Amino acid sequence: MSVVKLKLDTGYKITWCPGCGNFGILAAFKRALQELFDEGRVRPEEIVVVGGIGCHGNIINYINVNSFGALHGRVLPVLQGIKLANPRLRPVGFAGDGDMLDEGISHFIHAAKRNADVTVILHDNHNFALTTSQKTATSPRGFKGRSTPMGNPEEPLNPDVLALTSGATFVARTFARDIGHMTRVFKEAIMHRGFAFVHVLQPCVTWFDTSKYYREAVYKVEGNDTSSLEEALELARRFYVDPGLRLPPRERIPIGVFYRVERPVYSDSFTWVRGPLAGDYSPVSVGKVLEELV
Ligand SMILES: Cc1ncc(C[n+]2csc(CCOP(=O)(O)OP(=O)(O)O)c2C)c(N)n1
Ligand code: SF4
Repeated sequence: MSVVKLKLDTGYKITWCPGCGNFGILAAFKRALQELFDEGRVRPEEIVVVGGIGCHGNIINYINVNSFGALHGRVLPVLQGIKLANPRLRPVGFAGDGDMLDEGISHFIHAAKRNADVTVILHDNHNFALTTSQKTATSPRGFKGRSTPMGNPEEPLNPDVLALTSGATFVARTFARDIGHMTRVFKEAIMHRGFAFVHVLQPCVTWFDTSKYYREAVYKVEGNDTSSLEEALELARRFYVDPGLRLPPRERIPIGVFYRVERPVYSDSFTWVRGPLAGDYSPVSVGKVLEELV
């Protein structure tokens, strides 16, 4: 396959706050795509990006590939629909912690359970940032936001443990200030056949600036046995965020690929009635389709 040089920027004005961790995620994702295209492993027309609602969701406006903006909490149904309609596509979703683990949590669990062949990237900034900082499922206990001025009384969910115990076949954690690490992880996730979940620790400089905290807390794991669920769970559980972001961190946080196994994917075992909608790429007369519908 020949080397593809694309202009992956759309040229739209980026509206994130200066210093937001989303900038790093965008840079790493574009780099990952360009490398996959140049290496001939993926064709640009195979990629479809889907964004949720929130600051993170704007990312799809800044990447010049096929894209779809989902409703709040509905990134995973859209990703799975795209895959079922055309199994030759590689859908990649971007979701916030609120989007995916509050409004959309049941979709996440079921997509992992059925090993839907999609990739989802979680921008975990521990709050509903676009709506000016309410607590989400990943806000630490004691977190002070607009909806919890006295401190969040609940324990946070651990997204990686949830992904692993729900059936995800690829689970990784990475950090939005480490573009090299994110690029490598994104490439592996996109190439994984099955449900690939990437947890990005994303500083929100306006409402919960975890930059310094994570910089001191994270360390890279390599050489771990990615086929061992027990080892993956052990790494996944090592995740503590102090609500006051006090330094030094009480515990260190591993980043890396924790788990990668092969299992049949949903789109292969799905019992089709008439085959996928896009069974082939032959042109379809829109008039004929409309006749069938009316
Ligand atoms: C069903 C529904 N509920 C609530 C909202 C309001 N809303 C819009 S953005 C947002 C916060 C998004 O937070 P998160 O998903 O964590 O993304 P972030 O802004 O932090 O990137 C909320 C609650 C909505 N648009 N739709
Ligand atoms: S509010 Fe937070 S997440 Fe949203 S753009 Fe600003 S820094 Fe980023």
